[in-house]
Amino acid sequence: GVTDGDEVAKAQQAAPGGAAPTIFSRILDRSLPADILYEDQQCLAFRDVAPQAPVHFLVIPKKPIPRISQAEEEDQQKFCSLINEETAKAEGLGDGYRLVINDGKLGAQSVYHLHIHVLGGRQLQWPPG
Ligand code: IU
Repeated sequence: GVTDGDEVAKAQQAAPGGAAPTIFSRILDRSLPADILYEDQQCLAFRDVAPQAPVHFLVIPKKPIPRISQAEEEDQQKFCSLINEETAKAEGLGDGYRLVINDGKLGAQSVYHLHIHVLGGRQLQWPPG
């Protein structure tokens, strides 16, 4: 599996430029298969290929916003819709879960298409690495 170290290494090489399409564009246009849990006009939720908890999925806006710190206020409001909670419940996370957004190099972001990680299904620890 992908370790934390690998993910940080990837993050350090990822280009935060913004204009380039990412692997998530291919998941959105269905040219790359993914285990999709939820979709609406604005968002897509699918399982992470390298899960860090028994339940680990990503929620992305269809609009290719590169990173949260560059999202316009209007986009940020649209993004955090109720879908996280609906899908989290459907995934059996009624006793709690964690939402994570990695931003930029120091935040260990490796894919520059804004996404929320939803992690749960075990006792999570704090602080993260
Ligand atoms: P990050 O926050 O940018 O580091 O998260 C990117 C995530 O995307 C990471 O957890 C990967 O395992 C995940 N991922 C994926 O689910 N499918 C892919 O094809 C690729 C990455 I590349």
